[in-house]
Amino acid sequence: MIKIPSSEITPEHVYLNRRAFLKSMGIVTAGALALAACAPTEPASDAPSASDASSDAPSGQSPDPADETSPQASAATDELGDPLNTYKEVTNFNNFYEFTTDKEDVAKLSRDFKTSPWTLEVSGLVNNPQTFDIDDLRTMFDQEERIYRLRCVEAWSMVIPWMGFPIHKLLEVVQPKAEAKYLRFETLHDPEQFPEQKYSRFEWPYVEGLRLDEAMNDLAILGTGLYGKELLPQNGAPIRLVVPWKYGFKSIKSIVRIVLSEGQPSSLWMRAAPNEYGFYANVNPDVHHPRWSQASERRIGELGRRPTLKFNGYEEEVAGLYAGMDLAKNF
Ligand SMILES: Nc1nc2c(c(=O)[nH]1)N[C@H]1C(S)=C(S)[C@@H](COP(=O)(O)O)O[C@H]1N2
Ligand SMILES: [Mo]
Repeated sequence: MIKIPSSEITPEHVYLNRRAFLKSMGIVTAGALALAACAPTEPASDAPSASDASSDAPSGQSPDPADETSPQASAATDELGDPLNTYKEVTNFNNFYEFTTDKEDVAKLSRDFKTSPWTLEVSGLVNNPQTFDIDDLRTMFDQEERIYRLRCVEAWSMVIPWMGFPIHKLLEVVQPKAEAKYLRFETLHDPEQFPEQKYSRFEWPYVEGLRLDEAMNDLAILGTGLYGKELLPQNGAPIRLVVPWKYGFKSIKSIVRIVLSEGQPSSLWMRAAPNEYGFYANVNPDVHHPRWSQASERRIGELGRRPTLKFNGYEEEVAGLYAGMDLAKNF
């Protein structure tokens, strides 16, 4: 069992359900919302450790693919010298609400998710709309390794060696029209495979968006693997977005469609809780979130907390995208 602080297992839906309940009682007030939004404080002694992580295989089950030994990465740290999180951590502590809101159950519940055949449609305001087979995407573009920090809005983070290719390479193929300003990404909608899509707690499918110039930034990749192996379902197989300067929820998993548009798309999270989740979601220690202070974060596998870095440490590469913008307003 990877033990995690209670503040990290209070998922979005608990808050949202409570709000819906209060609303049904006709008692939603600013005060009630503020109260519901208080996450419990986290106990100090429950950071996951290697021994926690390796003791959770019940007997009589098929082997956990995450147990495979020594997956490879080209370096042991990111560019700041922070060590990589283990393969075990990266593949057993996941947010993937289509399966469950329990981060430690995603790996097990997603084991039979079908990632082949799989196609990715790229359409909308492009000169060359196309539907790509995932196998073709893997051979059309070099699969580069990118070691990035992933910072969840719940104030935890990991360092992950992704494999994938920059989205700008795909955009060069489909050729955005001059009017195109945004991308809208969509996860597969398949309630047979995603149990939570049978319930209407969220407006499925999961949708996220980027501004075209954000997507053109070389840091933004479509991830197809990690630790030198193809993605496992829990990490968004067979293809997911990775935008390391934004909160993790922007990095949408198991993508089937990308549509270019002139107007700003709305996301699943913007519709679910517009006061908490904006379009930009850039990591920023100074921008208030009603439930989680963003001033500091806990790196999975570490005790204690570390200060949150503006743009998750990628300020030099991306700050120019937001020149002259009020970051508190455009959260
Ligand atoms: N389709 C989909 N994509 C998703 C999510 C989700 O629930 N559904 N969760 C997001 C959140 S909140 C985070 S922090 C990251 C987690 O990615 P990881 O499990 O690979 O670390 O995926 C993001 N992408
Ligand atoms: Mo997240």
